[in-house]
Amino acid sequence: MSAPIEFSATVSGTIRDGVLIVTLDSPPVNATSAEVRRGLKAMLEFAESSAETTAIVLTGAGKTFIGGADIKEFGKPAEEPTLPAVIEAIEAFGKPVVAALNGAALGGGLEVALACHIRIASAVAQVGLPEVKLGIVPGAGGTQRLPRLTGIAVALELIASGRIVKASEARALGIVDDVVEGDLTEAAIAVAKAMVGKPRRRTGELSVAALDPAETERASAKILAKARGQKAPGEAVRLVLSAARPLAEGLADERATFLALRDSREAAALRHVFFAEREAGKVAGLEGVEPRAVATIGICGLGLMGSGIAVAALSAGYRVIGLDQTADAAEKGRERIIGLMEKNLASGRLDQASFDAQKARLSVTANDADLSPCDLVIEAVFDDLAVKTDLFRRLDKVLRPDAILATNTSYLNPDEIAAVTQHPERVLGLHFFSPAHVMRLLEVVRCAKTAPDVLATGLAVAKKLRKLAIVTGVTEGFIGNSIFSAYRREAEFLLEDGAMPEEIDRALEDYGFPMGLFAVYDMAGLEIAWARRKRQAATRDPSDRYVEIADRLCKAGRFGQKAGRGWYVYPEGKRVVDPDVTAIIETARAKKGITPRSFSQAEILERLLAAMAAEGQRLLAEGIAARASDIDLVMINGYGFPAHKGGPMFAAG
Ligand code: T1G
Repeated sequence: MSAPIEFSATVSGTIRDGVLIVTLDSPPVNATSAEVRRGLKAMLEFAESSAETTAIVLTGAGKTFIGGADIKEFGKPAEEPTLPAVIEAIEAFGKPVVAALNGAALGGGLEVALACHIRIASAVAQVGLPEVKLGIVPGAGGTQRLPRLTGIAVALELIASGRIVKASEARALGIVDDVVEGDLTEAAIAVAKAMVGKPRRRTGELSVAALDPAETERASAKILAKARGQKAPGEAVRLVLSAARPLAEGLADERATFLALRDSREAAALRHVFFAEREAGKVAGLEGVEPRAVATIGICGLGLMGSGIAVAALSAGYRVIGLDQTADAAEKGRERIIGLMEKNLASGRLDQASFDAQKARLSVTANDADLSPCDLVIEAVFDDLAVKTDLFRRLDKVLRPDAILATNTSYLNPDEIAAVTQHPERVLGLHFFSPAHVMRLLEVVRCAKTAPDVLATGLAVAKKLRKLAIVTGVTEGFIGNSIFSAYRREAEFLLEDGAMPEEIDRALEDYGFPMGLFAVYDMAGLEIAWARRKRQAATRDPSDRYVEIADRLCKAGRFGQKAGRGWYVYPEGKRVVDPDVTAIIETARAKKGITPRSFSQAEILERLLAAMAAEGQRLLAEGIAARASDIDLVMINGYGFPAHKGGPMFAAG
């Protein structure tokens, strides 16, 4: 084994039996930064002139092969050598180059591997071209080389969805040539030595069959329907479908498309979201604070929310003790939880062994004392202060003093709930979004007295539950419902001023929301907000503008889709504009002496986005939200705000 050869600060190699073993070591994910690209170029120049070197093995240090191009370099002046240039040099290289995928090979990382003459992977390796999730397309050969290995249909699905596949599937699809259980480097060296002197299979030289028109039409339509206004998926489809043309032509088209998309607002928005998700977990004041150990989670209230939380906790590996008011209610809760798990089993999301293991970790009871082993108890009982405070008083008596108490309340003040316990420092809020076993978003509420390690524990549990945790301070509705209330209020002002529900919904859906606000309202039911408005009536400031239209709908029994009518009417379940609602709106306007005017989509959007941003600024000013990007993540992951628009704060920027 030769002494290490430094090609750059992040790329080094050693020669053993004529094979140059090259390791990329550029934490945290071996992204192909300018430094890495320079190192790879220098390595190739060395290997070409080294008579001792007969072949190359390329691998990564740590748990990633190459995590992609360095996203942090986007928007900066390009530095030579470009990634395509390095990749083309690898593919054209005169000696065998073996990619040893020790971990994730994503984006530019997979594009490097595709240019190598053979790819072998460890069992933990994953591969993918997730560029569309960043609003771009692969920009270093992915749309042209992947189809040459997998065929156009498979490449189309992988590139347009950005789906990441495990090593075994990558092998089956022909992306990697072998999956190695043992020592990956040893296996790669053996493969490299066996390739010396033999003809090389250069991916770019392989031919690819065009897709038949019917399959093209079907695949493209499905992808474009899901794109919901995003540009990148459509461009990815176009590039992959035309991969049968000469490689150089395809690469030039791909590069030009990538560069144009990379500088687009949509790509900037998605990069903002990518980095925001990683920033959200960095909470001021928690540096070095150790979370408490949590193995057993108690869940009080096994209704819709509680059962969803239980499923999330079971699938994350926790033991779960469910509590409800009676043995019968507890058993019904257990059946609800098992029912959700059976759906996962039937869909293949859960295998039988995992199902059995999770079921064995679940127990239910109507006896508070059975919660005594719990390290954390989450309450998801009826959202009423008396009910919750009574429960917390009871739990205070049966839990260890260091056990953590979490409330899932949406609108009550968690500080008032904490105040009834002897140890308010052990109380925080864990505000799940329904269905709790599906929705990624989790608002972690830092109460006035929440101890730092209790907050750190909430974040650690959220991570294990695979939730996107956003820390919020205490205000009515926390971050998400505060912003939602603000833009619902503005939408109702627009109704009074002259816009119609269907116009507002269409503006939101054309902007990228999966459903407009009033359609969502009808789906969730109008009665919940009505009950809250009635509770607030006594303390409402009479000088505040108040819109009565929603109250009039509720008084008319129009509670939404479940009632067959709400903001819309639902003949055979289809959402239809209802002239009766138009009449109710017109009456409300006349009562206030408002002369309605028409609004363009742009005006409607401008007012709604401005209302969201203004409320976001309030949340920042009051310290409820730690950063604007946290607010964007809440609205994208909890309320359907289109990620490719970046969130209300990014959009206002
Ligand atoms: N560039 C720059 N920084 C990156 C990065 C990247 N590609 N990927 C991750 N980071 C940072 C991240 O911000 C965080 O920083 C730290 O690394 C750990 O990330 C030409 C143009 C690889 C599966 O889309 O999916 O290639 O917060 O917490 O959970 O066609 O990172 O520590 O300061 O996510 O172990 C395509 C993106 C790029 C993959 C590792 N590649 N990354 O997950 O760590 S575009 C991607 C990931 C491209 C080519 C095009 C994941 C990971 P900090 P992490 P992880």
